[in-house]
Amino acid sequence: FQQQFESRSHSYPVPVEGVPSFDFDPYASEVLRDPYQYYEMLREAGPIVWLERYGVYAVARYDSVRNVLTDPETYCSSAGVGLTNFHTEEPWRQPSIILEVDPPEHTKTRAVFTRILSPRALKKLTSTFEAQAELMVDRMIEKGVCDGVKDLADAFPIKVFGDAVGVPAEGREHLLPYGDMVFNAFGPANDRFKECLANLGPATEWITKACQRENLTPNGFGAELYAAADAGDISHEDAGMLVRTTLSAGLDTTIFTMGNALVNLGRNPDQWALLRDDPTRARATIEEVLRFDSTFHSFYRTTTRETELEGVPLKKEQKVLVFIASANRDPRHWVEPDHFDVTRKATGNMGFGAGIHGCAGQMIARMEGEIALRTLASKVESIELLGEPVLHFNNTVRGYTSMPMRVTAK
Ligand code: OVM
Repeated sequence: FQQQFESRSHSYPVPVEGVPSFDFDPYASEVLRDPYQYYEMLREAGPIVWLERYGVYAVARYDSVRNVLTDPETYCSSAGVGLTNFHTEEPWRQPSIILEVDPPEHTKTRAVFTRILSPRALKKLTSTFEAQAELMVDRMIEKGVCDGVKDLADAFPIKVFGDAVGVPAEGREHLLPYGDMVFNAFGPANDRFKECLANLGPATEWITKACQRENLTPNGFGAELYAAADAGDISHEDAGMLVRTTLSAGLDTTIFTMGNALVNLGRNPDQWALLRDDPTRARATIEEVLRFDSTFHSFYRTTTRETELEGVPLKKEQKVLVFIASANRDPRHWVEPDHFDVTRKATGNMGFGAGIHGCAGQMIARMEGEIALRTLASKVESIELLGEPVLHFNNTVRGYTSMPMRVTAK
């Protein structure tokens, strides 16, 4: 099983003359630790660059990122949205029927998701989410010295989103290693990917079981996906695959975003004070966290035909790397982009992508973040980071696994 990834080979076509070309590895640990100086280098080199190591073009400016993401006919997802080209290489798992697919197949599954995650459906969850956030924030205050990740950023989405989908409470610790694998797999078959796969253990099996109808609670999103299958909108197999999507895309992402919120508020007491003095700023704060410290850093599209991007001719089947987190710091689009400012209008950031594949769960993700932060800001006077938060290294998503902190009650 491991062997197929050892031989995951990429073709190395040569770049077009005149295109800035780099030996740069976006997946190197020193880049993942602090990627923004590298993103600036890529953005300033030109609107499109060539990454020698992986044989891909890359875009790092806001407009070029947006242009690629909003042209799915030229830049498709069905060849995979990672470095692996599914037309020529074996994916590590059965492709997602919503993420790794194009219209018309995508249209049908996306519509089911959109309906199940409607504003009305989410509104019903508000009071439950608020009650859970209060319990968790109260516990943090009681402890005084706590861990922002373990006590809130991890605990909250695992509880409320896990319940909302309707997966068993027992075994939810498998969700994070599984998500870690999903997001590592969008990158190259590097040591990080291999080690993650080798240590995955029973996570995949637990996820597969949790996606089966008989293991889901009767009123959650999972059950509703199967009801959509009963109604004939999708097949029953599709329903299971879409439950898998919720569990792949819906945990590590929201967890890391909430941790990133706590880190940036901890490091910027003036910004914390703005939120604490007016907890209705929680929504805008989450938006600014998504922009300033994006959880999602990069993914790919693949050309469906010969085309031209930023004046550069591209062949068919060319992987194009899209640096989302870099778009969110592009000074061509943002005023003082490297300044964390909860009062700015950060909407339009690329943190959830854009276009037909823009995050289907973005409204529930924002809702989780908003409720957790608003609750924290309503009850807590001060947050103080105790030492450096522990960064997690992943090929695609960036966040923290531990964050010792002291909180004091209002
Ligand atoms: C999926 C999936 C997995 C990871 C991320 C994602 C960002 C979707 O399995 O469909 O969207």
